[in-house]
Amino acid sequence: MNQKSTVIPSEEEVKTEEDKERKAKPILPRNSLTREDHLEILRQIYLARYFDVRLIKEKRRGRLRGTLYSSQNQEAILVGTLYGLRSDDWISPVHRDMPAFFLKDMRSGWDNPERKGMSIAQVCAQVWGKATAPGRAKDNWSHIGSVPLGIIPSTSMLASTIPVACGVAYDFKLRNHDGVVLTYNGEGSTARGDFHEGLNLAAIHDLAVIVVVENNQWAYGTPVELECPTEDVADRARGYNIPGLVADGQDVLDVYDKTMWCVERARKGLGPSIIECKTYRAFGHGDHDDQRADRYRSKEEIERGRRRDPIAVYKTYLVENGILSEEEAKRYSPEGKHAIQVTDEDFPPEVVEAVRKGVEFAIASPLPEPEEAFKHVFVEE
Ligand SMILES: Cc1ncc(C[n+]2csc(CCOP(=O)(O)OP(=O)(O)O)c2C)c(N)n1
Repeated sequence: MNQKSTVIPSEEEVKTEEDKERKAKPILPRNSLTREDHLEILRQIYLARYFDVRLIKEKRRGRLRGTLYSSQNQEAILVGTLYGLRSDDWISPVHRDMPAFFLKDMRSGWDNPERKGMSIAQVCAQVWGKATAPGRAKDNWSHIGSVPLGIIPSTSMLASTIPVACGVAYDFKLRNHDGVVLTYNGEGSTARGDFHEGLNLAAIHDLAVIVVVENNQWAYGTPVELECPTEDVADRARGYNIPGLVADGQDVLDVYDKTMWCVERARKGLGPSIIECKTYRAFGHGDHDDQRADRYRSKEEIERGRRRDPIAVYKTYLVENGILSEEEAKRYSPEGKHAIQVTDEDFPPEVVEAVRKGVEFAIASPLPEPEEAFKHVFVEE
């Protein structure tokens, strides 16, 4: 059951009158989004982009240490997969998904203390390695999570969170709860045993696990064709008899539509699915790899990969559908610009303000006491 088109049936899938009707008049999940939803989705994409560029700038100013794994050019995947989730759904972000920790459940209100997502301040404290961080300064990046917030902590072992997601979804099943667990993975992670074992388990037990594959074409210095033998990574779904959807990772609404299709299915107890979101890693694997990545990838390839900025793609849709005027669409324009070229003027003030508060909180927070290094390492009596 490989269903690449799914939301709109492909020519081969049109077999009945109903299929024909569905193809002619597709009821896309996006059709239920209001104008406010669209504006909020755009704001969240700006927020993810601004968070990323702000960290790059902070590091260049010498105010930040550690490696940055940029999510630039991949923001539509994070916002498109998270926007339609419920507060009680679970997620598991990995190294390239830092904004996901605060974007989760952002629809409940950016400053809502009841929100089931981390605050921007918490995520900034994590990046700055401060005592106030969820990881208590033992790490400066994504090795954080929270049971009350429904976030599975990431580990460095790629794809290792998929079997854990199966455990969470199995618990949902035992409790008759219709929540879903959405896991993020790079295409490189899909070559690991945990990916396959996890999917096998999820498929056998019809678990509500949605495996999002952010196919940015590169796993460190290894191109996708040396990681995956099938045409699309989503083709791996065939082995587990589950849907494998391919989404345009630059188009937030395509990602949203396909995610909601998988979510609805999973909530009904119909089991897991894979959504491969095609995108391109804009920079190096981490910032330490930026210069090298300009050598192991051709200039033309990089330009091609960055050409369809998700902000520009979404703005085009918003203008064409009368949600934004041409003027409004031009008001904030970070798209297509490198982190060092953009300024705060390129982003809506509320976005700049939200990240500014988070950065200030992180900078003002204390470093941990030395004894903290030995706390919370082993189970304490
Ligand atoms: C099991 C395992 N092998 C190797 C690594 C080292 N490593 C960290 S990230 C990475 C590349 C991951 O590529 P991909 O999954 O495609 O995600 P991307 O970084 O492109 O978003 C590698 C090889 C690791 N963390 N875990």
